[in-house]
Amino acid sequence: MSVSVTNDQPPSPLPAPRDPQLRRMADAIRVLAMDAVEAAQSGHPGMPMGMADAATVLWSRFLKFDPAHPDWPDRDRFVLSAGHGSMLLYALLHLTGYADLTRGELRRFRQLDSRTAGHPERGHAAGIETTTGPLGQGLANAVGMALAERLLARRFGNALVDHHTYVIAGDGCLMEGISQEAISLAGHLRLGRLIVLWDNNAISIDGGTALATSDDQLARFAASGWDTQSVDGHDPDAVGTAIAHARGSERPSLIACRTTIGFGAPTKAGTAAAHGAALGAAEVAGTRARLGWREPPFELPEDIVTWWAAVGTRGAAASSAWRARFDALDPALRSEFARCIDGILPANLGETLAALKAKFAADAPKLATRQSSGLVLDAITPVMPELVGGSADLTGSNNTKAKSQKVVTRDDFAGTYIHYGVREHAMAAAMNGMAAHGGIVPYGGTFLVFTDYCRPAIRLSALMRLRVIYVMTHDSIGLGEDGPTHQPVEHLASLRAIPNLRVFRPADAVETVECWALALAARSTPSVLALTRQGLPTLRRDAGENRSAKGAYVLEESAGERRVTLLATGSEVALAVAARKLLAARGIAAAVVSMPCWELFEETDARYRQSVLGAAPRLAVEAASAFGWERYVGEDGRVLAMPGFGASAPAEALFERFGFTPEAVAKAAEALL
Ligand SMILES: Cc1ncc(C[n+]2csc(CCOP(=O)(O)OP(=O)(O)O)c2C)c(N)n1
Repeated sequence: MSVSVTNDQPPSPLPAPRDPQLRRMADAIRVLAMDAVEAAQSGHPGMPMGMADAATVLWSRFLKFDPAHPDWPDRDRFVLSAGHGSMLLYALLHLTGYADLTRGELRRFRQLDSRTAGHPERGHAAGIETTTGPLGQGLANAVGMALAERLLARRFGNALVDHHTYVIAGDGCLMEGISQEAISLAGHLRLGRLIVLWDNNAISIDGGTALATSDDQLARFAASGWDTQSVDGHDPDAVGTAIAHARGSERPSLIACRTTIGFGAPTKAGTAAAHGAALGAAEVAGTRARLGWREPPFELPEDIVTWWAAVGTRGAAASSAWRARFDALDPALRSEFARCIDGILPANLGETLAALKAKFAADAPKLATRQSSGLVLDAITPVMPELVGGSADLTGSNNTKAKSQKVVTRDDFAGTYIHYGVREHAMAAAMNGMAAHGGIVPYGGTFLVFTDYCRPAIRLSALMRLRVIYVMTHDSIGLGEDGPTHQPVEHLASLRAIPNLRVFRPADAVETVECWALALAARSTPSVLALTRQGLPTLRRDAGENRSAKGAYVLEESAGERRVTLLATGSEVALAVAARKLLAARGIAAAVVSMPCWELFEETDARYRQSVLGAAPRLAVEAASAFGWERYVGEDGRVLAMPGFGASAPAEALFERFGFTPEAVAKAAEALL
């Protein structure tokens, strides 16, 4: 079906409601949203007021949820991708009885330490499934959630996992580039449990969307393999019929809900003025009058409270039936499901990693760290079935596909490996969705330079405190001939600047195992593994303690009193070790510090940090931007770094050209004395 949708003529402002009760329930959302924004003098009333009717239908007739058990694993997931309309979600959570969303929290909308942040933030209140606000991210998260549902249903059976993922997305979400990657991936994998309600109000901030877009959205979604429908978003029967149809479709579904932004507001409805500012006292009063709403702000008529409370208990029976099925399970399956949902690592993972590390330490292979990472995955994927990997079309380069992994297809969700296609941004956001869904530990790869194509989602992994593992290979000029377009320079520094993100740059096979172990164990912190294309010697021959856990450690102490300390990460650690030898031959005692993870080093105590960094002058060596190293080398130190972009040539020629040779390092160290 290909229907072009225009919305030049919004439906007349207040048609007689087809279902007066549903309209009154929706009005409660409208008024709460309007009043909360008014109280804060900040926020977005228009979207909640426009989508209140459709959301009321979804929540009262379809959504499977239980506010008494908000973490019920088989609940439907509801994603407000148009996160600026946060009051829609807060109102729904409040009205249906989620304990975290009290009336007081609504009153404190957008205030310091309230649960009702400007945009929905995962972790602030039960029922907020994902953090949204950066447009398009929620939609792509939802693709990951719907994928997680299919993977877990295949693994644990429909009795345990059988739910839908619903999204409310706006024009903005659909204009964002990430939406194309996300809908294309969802259509390809035929994620039929994914249902998107598009708030087709034809308004964004600058005015009518016709200013900037003339896409035929239904045709676009249809071309990506979606089922598409278009309805009057203020007609509950039409919305209900469309959702029922979508639930029956094997394809992901788009329901274009034609709505009026700011529905009910006397002069601002249907205009950009309703989008993102308090309506003002006169408009608020006018809205109240038109809706026939007599209660003061944050007070609700008893009948409406009761109706919504009934909606909130609708799911209790399904939730307790689920619990009964869960309790009746075979104990081994039950505890395995609980382990995965709780995000607890398999008991035998530690010994698997330890065995591989011992082997690396004993054999001392010369491997690129991407290869070592591939061997880690070969070892752990058989014991960690919740690990779901993939790559954005660089599987062979990223070494992300382990021998035991089967590929996920639309016909078979038994695999644990996803060919994300050349869709880095959606890959990262879908991994956020999988991690937020629970039951899965996602990792995915591309080149480190293309973290730029994932960055908004990486930032949200960090903000949401999700365990997502980014396997980013080809981490420096060491990738060689592909040249400066592919050689990351500023990426390590910029990723290190993201709070709650750990950037690991292991120096050899042993550190690669250690860094993987740390990334897997980090339940509320995402990790980037920056891995080499080129082979590296094994420097570590000890297999006991995870020395990378402290972020930095003395790999080779100086013979005699330290005269200089060489700080390095990744491939440059071997360089520092070679330089240390040259310095020793010249009678200069140097120590080499490997710093696989700055963030973990920062978590150690000052005394440890001082013991590692030492009092002697310091030279940092990293084939990347120098930005940030000042903090470790201090006033008297120096950073041997990339002066600018790289160049296209074999890696050895580039290291020579840019001064990353043992001799150049030794010379720079000597110059510090
Ligand atoms: C990535 C991103 N870019 C820009 C913004 C700022 N912004 C917030 S809402 C919005 C307009 C969205 O329009 P629409 O989805 O139609 O929302 P509505 O006006 O219907 O509320 C913009 C540009 C944002 N939140 N995220």
